[in-house]
Amino acid sequence: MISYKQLKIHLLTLAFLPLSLSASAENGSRLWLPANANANAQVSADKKNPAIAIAVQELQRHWKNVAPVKLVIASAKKAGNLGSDGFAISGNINAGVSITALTGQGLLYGAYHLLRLQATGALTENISVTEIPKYQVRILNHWDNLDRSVERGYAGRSLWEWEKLPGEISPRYEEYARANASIGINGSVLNNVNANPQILTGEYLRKVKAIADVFRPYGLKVYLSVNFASPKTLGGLPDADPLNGEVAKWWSAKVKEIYALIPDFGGFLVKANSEGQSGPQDYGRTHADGANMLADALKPYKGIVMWRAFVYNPTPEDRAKQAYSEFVPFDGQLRDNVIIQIKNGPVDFQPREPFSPLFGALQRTQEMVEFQITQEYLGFSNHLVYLAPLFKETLGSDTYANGQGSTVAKITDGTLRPAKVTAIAGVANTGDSASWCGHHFAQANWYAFGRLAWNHELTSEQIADEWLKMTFTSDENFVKPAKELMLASREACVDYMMPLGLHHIFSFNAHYGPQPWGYFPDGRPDWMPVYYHRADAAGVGFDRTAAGSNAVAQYFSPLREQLSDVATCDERLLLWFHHVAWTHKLKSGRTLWDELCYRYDSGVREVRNMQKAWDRLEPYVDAERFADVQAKLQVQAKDAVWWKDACLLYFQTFSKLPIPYDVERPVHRLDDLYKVFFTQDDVLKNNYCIK
Ligand code: BDP
Repeated sequence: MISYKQLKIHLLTLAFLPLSLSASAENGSRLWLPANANANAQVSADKKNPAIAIAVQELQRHWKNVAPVKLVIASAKKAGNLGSDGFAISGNINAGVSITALTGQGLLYGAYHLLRLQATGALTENISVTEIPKYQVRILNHWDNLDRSVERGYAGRSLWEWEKLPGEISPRYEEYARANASIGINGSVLNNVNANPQILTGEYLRKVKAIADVFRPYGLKVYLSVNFASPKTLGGLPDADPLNGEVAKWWSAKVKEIYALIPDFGGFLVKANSEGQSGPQDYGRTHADGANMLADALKPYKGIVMWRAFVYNPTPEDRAKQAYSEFVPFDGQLRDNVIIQIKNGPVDFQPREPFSPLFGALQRTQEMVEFQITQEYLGFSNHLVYLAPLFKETLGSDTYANGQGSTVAKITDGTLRPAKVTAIAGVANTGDSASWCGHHFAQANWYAFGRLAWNHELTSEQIADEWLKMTFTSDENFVKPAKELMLASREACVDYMMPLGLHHIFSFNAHYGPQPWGYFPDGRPDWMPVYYHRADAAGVGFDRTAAGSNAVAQYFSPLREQLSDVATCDERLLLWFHHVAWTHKLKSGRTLWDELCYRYDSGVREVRNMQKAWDRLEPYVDAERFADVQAKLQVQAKDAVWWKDACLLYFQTFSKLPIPYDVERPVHRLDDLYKVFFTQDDVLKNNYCIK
């Protein structure tokens, strides 16, 4: 066993290896994709195009069965229901297999699917599979800045080497496109939602074009985040008022310029009038005015506008209610190439939130979910937290908007609300680190997002199973325990950070580590932990019932009534919706205070179990990735104890109740924890210190 210090040196050395060398090592750069091989398989195609050429090449290299594979483009009359991305695979693995689709893109997805069946041991002798994605647009949002920093990024610098583009093309662009295509992701927003207007200059658009050219054969479209003030800051117009004809003209000309360079450009993502970004409200106009103006510019080219609902201001209204209040009045007023992009929860990517009440509430407006793959609030790239259970929890939540069974998935995928555009977005966790995501297991979250965007009915377990087999080994002695570890990890994180519906009690700004005492007299109240937990001598939690902020009223019946009543509210969300007495009895028979103590303790114990489980897997994993994950789990275990001690000792100053004796004793003093100060950078360099 190597010491922690040695490990750090080991990691540092690795970071400086040249890419060519590191690519062959088990540093995670291969992702879940097959290693370089040449299986020399017999593959034929009846048509030629760039996507088909890649499909043929992938199969030639990696299809290990004797059966020849035939790629066939079918007529719409025969296979119209497959749509542009679907495929059918049929045949026999001894005699011959054919993949049928309407497009080369469909064939490419089919090829990756066949290879996945092979790699995961799921090939049957006779194959008959039809796959059609649930969403049309399956997209990553990169919060990457033009200086190559990444907002809330924990995996190094941005993948996009703006300073070298368009002349120099990093090999990583194609590897990235391939990885996305292998899981069905078909779009990337390249730049941060807090958008720099520069991205729309001719100079940057040529760089964007160079990336788009690499992505195109893989069916990956490029989209951009735009700054609403661009006509003013870039175009020199006196304002950016969406109802000013000159402004609309500026956007139309800009869109034309983009499409001349990138004929299959996807469209715009917009963050407007939120957290200091400009928007139509600067001119007394509405979100609908702004979105429609951009939609009209994009319409002739079939481009779309993804307009974010993450809009809130430091007003007395409960932050969790603001997006709904802001957008419901515009229902039905948006163009059919506008889709409202809504974060999964009403606040901000917490370890657990209820679903946003906007899902289903916009009856005549297209809606899409935005998930966060990067772990801003889930321990950065330090903590192993498998996010498929979180994604599925939102997608499977019943909104009751169209009666029972109106899950968020069915509201957004076109099942219950036929839509021109259906989409789903994930904020990417990639960077230029060798392992792409900063933690080997964080790759599973990118993978899971893609697989669920393709088919949200897959289970978290199936996805983990596939990913583990392709990324590590198919040996069941490894897969079974590793899968259990992954599946337990999200609930463990909720428990050691914010059980029972607590939320946003992170350290201010960095969003890492606990700071439930956080209160900054000059800061925005809605950025402070005390705003969210409201602990006092009587109890803890945010009263969002009719007696409080009445956020419950934004949900449909009967969910509204269930949430309103402490007795029927899902206990996992109790303190999100209620201010509950410390001595209130929960379903477990314990008081709220005792239950909090047990939850935090169980979170810590679960991480200890994860450590043990991982150590037992050493024989099945290459030394490099084994040590990396082991070191990260050590950090996670320390952090979990820190969270538990900070939260219990702080809340105890209100509850004045003892920590039950069978709960691990605190190892920190609250006074010392108050003094801990660090930045995001300190965390990534492992320089934050807890006494
Ligand atoms: C919050 C992040 C902030 C983002 C914002 C957003 O802290 O950096 O800009 O979301 O989604 O989670 O716009």
